[in-house]
Amino acid sequence: MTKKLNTSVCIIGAGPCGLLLSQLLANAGIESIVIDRKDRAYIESRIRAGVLEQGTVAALEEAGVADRLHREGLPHTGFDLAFDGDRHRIDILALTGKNVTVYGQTEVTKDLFDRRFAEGQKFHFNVEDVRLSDLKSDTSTVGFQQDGATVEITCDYIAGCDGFRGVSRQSIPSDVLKTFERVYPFGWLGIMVEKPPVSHELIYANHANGFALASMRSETRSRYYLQCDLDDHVDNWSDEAFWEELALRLGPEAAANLQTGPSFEKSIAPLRSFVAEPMRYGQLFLAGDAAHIVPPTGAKGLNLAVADIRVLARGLVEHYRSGNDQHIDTYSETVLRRVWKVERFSWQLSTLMHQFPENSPFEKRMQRAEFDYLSQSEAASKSIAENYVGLPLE
Ligand code: FAS
Ligand code: PHB
Repeated sequence: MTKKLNTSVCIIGAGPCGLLLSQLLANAGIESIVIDRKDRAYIESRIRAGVLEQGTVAALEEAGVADRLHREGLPHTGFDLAFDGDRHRIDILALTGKNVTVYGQTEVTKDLFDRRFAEGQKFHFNVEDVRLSDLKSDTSTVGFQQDGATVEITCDYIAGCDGFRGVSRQSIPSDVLKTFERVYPFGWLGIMVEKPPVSHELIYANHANGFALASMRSETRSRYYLQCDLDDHVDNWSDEAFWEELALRLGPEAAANLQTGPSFEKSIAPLRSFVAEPMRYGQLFLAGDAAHIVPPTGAKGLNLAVADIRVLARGLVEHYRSGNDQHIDTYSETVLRRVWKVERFSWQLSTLMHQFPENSPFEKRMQRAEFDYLSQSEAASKSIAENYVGLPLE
């Protein structure tokens, strides 16, 4: 027996993309159903992004979920780039008039879930075997298994917010979909520690041994990353080994302030640049990691996902309010223009700040020369700053 449901927009994925879209649609009186293969506790447990652009903060304010962000988020007006111990501060506020906010994606997801549950959002968790059909019809269908039952949701539109390994992108015919990818020859080993951060701002460091990043979640909780080999494993890294290598890569000035302690989260994430085109096929819209991935160097993944949703939500609301389809018809072109510019920045900063095994001595000198140029050129620093704080939505 098949359980049949109907809604305006079926959202696949209850990560930040899907949750934010359901909230922005609900604010406009548009109903949606959100499905996810995991449950709320699992989704909230994932540790990911840490830096929010002002555009992301504005979207969360519009969604009505920014109160805790404003209470607990840390406004940052700059960050450091370090090269073999030399440091250069990118003063994003002076260079762009904008700042960023340090507030974990985990917290953003919790705030969105709290609001969606308070407003009675329809969720289906732990779904399996999700299938999309009739994407070129006026009414599309999302079918899945849940608790042994078959469920079918008919809807006007499907939002594929199901991340890099989701089903939505794969539902676009292979003769339509074009993908572009660069897999980096290293990963990031990340840890969390309940200790004050080594500095009040982020430090991105390129050392002969590899990249390191000093970040944070609060004034008492720090987040650190080390570039590691793709075949490395967390078991190869005791806390002591991690702290010793981090101190070396950050340089003596930062190392002097490093407060170490037992790590309570240790994981390795691969780095890739990836874009799928188009981001619309019939009644299916792709958003966030379902359509694109950036290396986390530029702190763009979550922010890029939110930017997609701001454009998609605007288009869907206009469709339902006035029948104006201008913005949903141009959605893919609009968001891809910005996606590629953010991919460029994330690739550029990753290329500058990491040790590439294949780099010749000449390329290593080019990295150092670019750092020295950045350190002496306001124009070069401003270019980094305006990308870091977030490019205009269109
Ligand atoms: P998400 O992947 O967050 O959410 C997709 C949801 O879809 C998940 O809940 C999943 O369970 C669900 N789903 C998948 N397949 C499904 C299916 N078939 N059916 C139903 N549901 C399905 N970005 C930064 O800016 N800074 C960082 O430091 C950073 N670190 C990261 C570290 C890691 C390990 C990873 C993987 C990503 C990191 N990112 C970072 C990027 C990350 O923040 C993403 O950009 C962000 O989660 C994108 O949100 P969504 O597009 O909602 O995708
Ligand atoms: C983080 O705090 O997790 C973080 C911050 C900035 C980045 C990447 C990750 O560029």
